[in-house]
Amino acid sequence: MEIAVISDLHLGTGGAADGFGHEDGEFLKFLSFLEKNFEKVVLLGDIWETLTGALPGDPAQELRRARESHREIAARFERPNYLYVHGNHDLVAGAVQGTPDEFIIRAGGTRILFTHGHQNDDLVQKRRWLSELGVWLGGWIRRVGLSALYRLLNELDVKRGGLSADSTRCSFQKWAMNIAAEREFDVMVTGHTHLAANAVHGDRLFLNSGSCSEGQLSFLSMDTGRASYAVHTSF
Ligand SMILES: [Mn+2]
Repeated sequence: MEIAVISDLHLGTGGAADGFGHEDGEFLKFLSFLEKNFEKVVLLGDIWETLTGALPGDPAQELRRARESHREIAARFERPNYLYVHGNHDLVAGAVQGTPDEFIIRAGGTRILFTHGHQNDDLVQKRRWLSELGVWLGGWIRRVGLSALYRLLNELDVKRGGLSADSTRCSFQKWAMNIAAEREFDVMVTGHTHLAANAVHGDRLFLNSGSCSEGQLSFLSMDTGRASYAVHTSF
């Protein structure tokens, strides 16, 4: 099967706190390209930004508003060739519409797990209110135009998460490959870090779809029949 994976679009409500950074019509062309070339398109979490409303605490309403702000994209994602797995910024999709937090396929002898990856983040798991407060404050920092501060806080968050472009040192990849070993998956596919990756760990493979927010375009192509996997980024 030929599968494309995108994640971390962070589609918001269209204002200054909306981190999507694409013109919707242009992005729809990108989606048409994926639909034409792949049987399935996996949406691997943080598709919708539901944590940066003007007031905190109503992600279900923010999900509705984000969909209204990006109506054509929302309609496109309802097509049957899209498979949606939620992340931490669109966690509410689980409660509102039963969106799963993982998706498993078996292709030939290859077992593949698709999951966003926030399950690795201690702050998200154990102090969800604090992590969501941080995201909400980030929304306001953007609204008032402190983009340098926003970037600095993002960089600190990357450090806190122990992320690295070096796959042998990246704590996120280490966590993912421990899960792969425990649950006997050959391929782990995640998003969340916004760092696209295709890294071999022993006889297992780690893939990350990167991000389509902030005007970036990034996707994974997976041909399970040929065991061919690749990362594509526009930057
Ligand atoms: Mn995430």
